[in-house]
Amino acid sequence: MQNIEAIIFDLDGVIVDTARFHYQAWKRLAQELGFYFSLEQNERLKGVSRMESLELLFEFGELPLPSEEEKVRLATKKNDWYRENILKMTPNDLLPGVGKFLNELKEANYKLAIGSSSKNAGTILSRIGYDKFFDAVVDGTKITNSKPDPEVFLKAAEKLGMKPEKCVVFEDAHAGIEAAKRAKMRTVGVGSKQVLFDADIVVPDLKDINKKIIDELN
Ligand code: B16
Ligand code: MG
Repeated sequence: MQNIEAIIFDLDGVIVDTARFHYQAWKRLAQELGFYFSLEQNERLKGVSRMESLELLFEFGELPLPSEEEKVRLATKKNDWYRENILKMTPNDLLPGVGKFLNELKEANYKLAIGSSSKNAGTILSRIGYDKFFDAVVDGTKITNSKPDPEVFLKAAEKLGMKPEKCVVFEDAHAGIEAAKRAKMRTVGVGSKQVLFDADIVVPDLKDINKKIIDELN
């Protein structure tokens, strides 16, 4: 096995706690549409694009899909609610342990990238003061297929000039672990073992993490 030289981070739910803002906004939309949207159902939306998420929401609500125009209207409404929250974010909103871990990896000369399905990634990175930190950022504005398709991670590796076999992906979504595996990368699941069972290693969060975790994967 090749030694890891690059680390690709998912954004929502790994670097920042925006996964809960996505859930709040989808839940509010579901409520308006007349049904309850559970946290468990929300797991299926993680890492998935906005439009695909909307379609899944309709499936959960057992509602027929509306016209394309209506889909865009509803997705925009959800995004406006979501953006109200992310626009209030500050550098204090980095999840515990993340800043220290990122600095440690940078000092150890690992290449660092973001691989996110979100079209709001640029806004979030600016809000938390990390818009110039990463060697590569591939987000929802640069891909055609969202996770579980491997495109986002393969593009990130390409931008870093790194072979996929030398990359590890940190992810909180089942779809993200699947995408990384399809890209032939190693995986660290951040969250629950039940959801992220097929990751190489699962940690509950990045609170007490350090670069030894990379050695464990080598
Ligand atoms: P947006 P990640 C993903 O980001 C989220 O997990 C997912 O819930 C969201 O639907 C998707 O981005 C699209 O986000 O509506 O902001 O374009 O986890 O891949 O960083
Ligand atoms: Mg995520």
